[in-house]
Amino acid sequence: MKRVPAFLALFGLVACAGNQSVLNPAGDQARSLASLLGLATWISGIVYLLVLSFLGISLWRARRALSVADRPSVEPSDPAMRRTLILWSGLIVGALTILIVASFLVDRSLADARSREALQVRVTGHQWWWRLQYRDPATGTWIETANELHVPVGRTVRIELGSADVIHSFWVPNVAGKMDLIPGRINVIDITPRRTGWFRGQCAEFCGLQHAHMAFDVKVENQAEFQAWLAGQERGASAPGNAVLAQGAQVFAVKCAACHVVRGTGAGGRAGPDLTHVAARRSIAAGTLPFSRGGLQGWIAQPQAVKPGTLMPAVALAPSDADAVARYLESLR
Ligand code: HEC
Ligand SMILES: [Cu+2]
Repeated sequence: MKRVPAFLALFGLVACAGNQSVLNPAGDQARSLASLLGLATWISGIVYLLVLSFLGISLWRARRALSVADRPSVEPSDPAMRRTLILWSGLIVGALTILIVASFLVDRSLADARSREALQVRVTGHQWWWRLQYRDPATGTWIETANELHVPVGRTVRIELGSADVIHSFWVPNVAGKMDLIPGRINVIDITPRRTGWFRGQCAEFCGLQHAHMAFDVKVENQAEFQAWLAGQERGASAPGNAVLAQGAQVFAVKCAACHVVRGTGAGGRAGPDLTHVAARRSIAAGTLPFSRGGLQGWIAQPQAVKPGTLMPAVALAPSDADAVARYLESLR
């Protein structure tokens, strides 16, 4: 039994260290939300302790009074009672006013960033993955990728959220609050990350069977790294460098191109994620498997076993074709 408190304390530690935690803010918006949460917790905690101590005191007093007749009767008109009531009501009104003003100010600060010049990114929710599009400020063209959001540190990024099917919700707890992706409209959320590193985002609105496997990686990096990454994403896919990769590309063109884009080849299907630089990603299937040849082979052979209900069907492939197509995808850096 002694281990239970220690075990519970562990949960607290896990929450603080997490790269998917509101308690570990790494951006302006998350920081203001965390301070609001802190303030609300302090105020509610103090009020809770006050109420409990008054309850304790009155229970203790009541026990001392031997019978009902012995207890002093207190009328609301009693001056002492009146003062207590006024003080108590004042306290409650004061505490609630502080909370209202604080949440109003936080809300204003979240909306404020929207008016400034920002990098523009489009995020479209799909069952059960994320389409990401970056607007190249130089050329005005849109650069597409999926499931891995890169953002420069210290700059405001304006994220436009849309949905291709049902309601999803965009949530990277370390960086900002939640915002829904609603079919037929564009919602906007601004994020200003302040710390570099990897974070994790997750769909936060139940959107069907694989909702829990609709995550994404977030990389906050310095401006130079971000520019290099964006330039890499903008390029077309590298041509297959040997016979096995060429076989893989051939299989891909026949079996997979109807649903996946690989820029620079004929593959132009839009039903699934853009795979032009899939090998530059950290994970596949929306954060479900780490990126590796084994992960690719498992996913391609049995997507329905990895994510039951996923909109990618199992495609029947000869073993040598399956191996070649996995190697081909692995070459798409
Ligand atoms: C009917 C359309 C369809 C076909 C055909 C199809 N896919 Fe997919 N694919 C999808 C969808 C939809 C997803 C997103 C699934 C998810 O994450 O829930 C996906 C996801 C993937 C991913 C993960 C990408 C990422 O960034 O997470 C890979 C890799 C992939 N497919 C490879 C293939 C290969 C290789 C083939 C051919 C053997 C193929 N797909 C055929 C629709 C398709
Ligand atoms: Cu969801």
